[in-house]
Amino acid sequence: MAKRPILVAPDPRLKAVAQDVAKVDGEIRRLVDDMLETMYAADGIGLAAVQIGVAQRVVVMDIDQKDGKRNPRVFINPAILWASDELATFEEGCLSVPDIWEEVERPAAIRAEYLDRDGRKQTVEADGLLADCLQHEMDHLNGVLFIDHLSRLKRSIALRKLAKAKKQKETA
Ligand code: GNR
Ligand code: NI
Repeated sequence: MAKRPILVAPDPRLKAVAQDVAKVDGEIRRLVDDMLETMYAADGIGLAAVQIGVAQRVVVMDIDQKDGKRNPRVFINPAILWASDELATFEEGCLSVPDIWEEVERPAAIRAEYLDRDGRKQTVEADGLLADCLQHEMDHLNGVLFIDHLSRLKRSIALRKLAKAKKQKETA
């Protein structure tokens, strides 16, 4: 396994629309393992392949890490089958938008289908953090960041903050 660098906005590669995985083979499983290592090392609860510059529809997630226990989840070619009319608000952050946290409103519950790491078709019914995180990750596969859901003013404040942090890092 290898940890890979995470892209930070406004990197244009984060805007790529990722392609469907044609076959879940050893190469994809290696990608999944690298993504899990990268996500855990960065203390994230999810990661989309797009965030490491791989434009394929692969997502890893672990929303119940505590006491060092791990429950890694893998979603390949995820697609939403149903979304509730009811909305829920979560405070979101993103490894590609560091140090910015804002509330985002999304459907409270979803049903999705995907392939697991053995290439088998699965469906999942999700609410709460799982539903929120899955929608956040599926957005990445379509080149969308959580700040794209904010008002124009909030988004431009966030982007300015990112640019400033980047500049400070470069001159440090
Ligand atoms: O680590 C993450 N935390 C998080 C918190 C609330 C809603 C979504 C997320 S996902 C984020 C990791 C990430 O950037 N995934 O793309
Ligand atoms: Ni993210």
